[in-house]
Amino acid sequence: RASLKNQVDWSLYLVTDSTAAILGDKDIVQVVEQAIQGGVTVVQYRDKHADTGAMIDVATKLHNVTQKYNVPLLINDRLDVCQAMGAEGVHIGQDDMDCTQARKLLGPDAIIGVTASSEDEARKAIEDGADYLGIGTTFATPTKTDTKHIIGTQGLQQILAACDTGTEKSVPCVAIGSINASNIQRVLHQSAYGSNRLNGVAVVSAIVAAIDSQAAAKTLSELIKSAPEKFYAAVPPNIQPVTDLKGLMAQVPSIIKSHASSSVLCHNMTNTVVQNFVANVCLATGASPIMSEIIAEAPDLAKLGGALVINMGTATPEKLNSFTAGMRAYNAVGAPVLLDPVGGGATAHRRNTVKTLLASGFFSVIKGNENEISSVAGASNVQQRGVDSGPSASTSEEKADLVKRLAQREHCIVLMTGETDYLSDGVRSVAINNGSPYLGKITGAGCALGAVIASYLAVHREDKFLAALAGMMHYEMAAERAEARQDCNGPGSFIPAFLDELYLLGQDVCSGGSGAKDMIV
Ligand code: 3NM
Ligand code: MG
Repeated sequence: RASLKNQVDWSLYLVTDSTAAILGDKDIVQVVEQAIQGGVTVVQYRDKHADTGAMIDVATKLHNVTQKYNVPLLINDRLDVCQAMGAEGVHIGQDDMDCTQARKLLGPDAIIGVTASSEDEARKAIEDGADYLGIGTTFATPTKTDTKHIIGTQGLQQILAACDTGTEKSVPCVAIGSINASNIQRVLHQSAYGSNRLNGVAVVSAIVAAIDSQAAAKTLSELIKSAPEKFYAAVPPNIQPVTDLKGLMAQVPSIIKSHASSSVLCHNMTNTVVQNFVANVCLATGASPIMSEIIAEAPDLAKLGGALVINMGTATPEKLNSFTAGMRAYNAVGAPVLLDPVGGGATAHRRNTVKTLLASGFFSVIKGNENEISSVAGASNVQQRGVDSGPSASTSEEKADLVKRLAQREHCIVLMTGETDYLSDGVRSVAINNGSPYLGKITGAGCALGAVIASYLAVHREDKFLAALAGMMHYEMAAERAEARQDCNGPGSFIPAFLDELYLLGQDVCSGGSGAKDMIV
């Protein structure tokens, strides 16, 4: 027992369910054996309905299997069953026996896990000597309908941030609640607080309800293993806050150059008003635009090495389906997705759309004006106990701080546009005063900037922050050069001049490196 306890791999934790709705007519012992063969690393036997004798019988059979693979078996709630058949430990919920009492009964070598859905519950469980925590409920689940708190990935992150739990802390931690192949990588990514992450995820129906439990476990296990390279690279390892702005800007021209000759795909789901202008801007910078909201082709387009732009504009239910399908397709291959939450906070419908989008997938960049970014920052998929007034940011310090905190929360790049643009990846932050007032006088300027930044991310994949910065500089320097031209006399003549300068900058980026004005860290 003691030896198993010290070397548990928490990455894929299977909780069993014997109800017909989930198990069907399969045999639970077979399901568990196949799941372990597929990659399950811990098993919890959970049965809320069986008699004690039957439970001991099933648990003993399960233990014969788990022991063969050196996988720990834990019993949900029932210490008596655990003691009777000698499983490695128990998992106890908030309404079950106290952790301290359980420890007295089972002794130091037993593994005792506790469910926690808040910082307080997590702290108490750790103080009481829990060996690991199960945290959640992450998302509402039909498997357990009496769950009290749906905490979302933000709630997971809060617990990982505040308590001594997770990969960088002393007590391991797994998340539970509607986790499956479609969201497992995102949950691992979005719940992380700095380098402190979940040690694993716990699932019931994603494996027990599957027709082929081995294949289901294998898929989940592979997704867990491939999650880091797809998602964790929002901030490359060992990145420090910006101190050497010149050094950073010196890298911009070569990125502009490689983007100009890339013909990289820029897939836009955007409103009809701006489509033509956005497509022209993409072409001028060196990208290949495609405007498509067709769900059926999103997975094929996602594989072409480009990026997806979701412009929330007028999100009808049909469009929202396209957005979430597009996100899933690009998330599945780790390709960049940019969210432009147009009018984000203006109406209840738009606020709800932002929430739905944040809960449905992972964005590499969130770009918007002050109102839009504030509204995204205020939106959360956590059930709030109090009122949730979106943070207001009036001073430049407050804006910079809001952008940085949102980047940290969502693990992505955040850009707040305005007279000064604020860009952050949560570690590095810059404020840029480039651009032209004419950008505020033409339609689609913000949407086009989003498209440019997205395609830059697809070209310069090793550092999303630097890619976004290069895309911005390309765009804003071109605007300045257009405004300065003799033939530019107003918004109308600005547009062709701007398209020309976007193109020319890509062809000739050697004219003295960056044209950055007033950058503040
Ligand atoms: N405990 P599925 S949620 C057993 O929040 C259990 O404590 C939960 O099932 C908690 O993976 C849950 O099928 C069921 O959504 C999770
Ligand atoms: Mg319980």
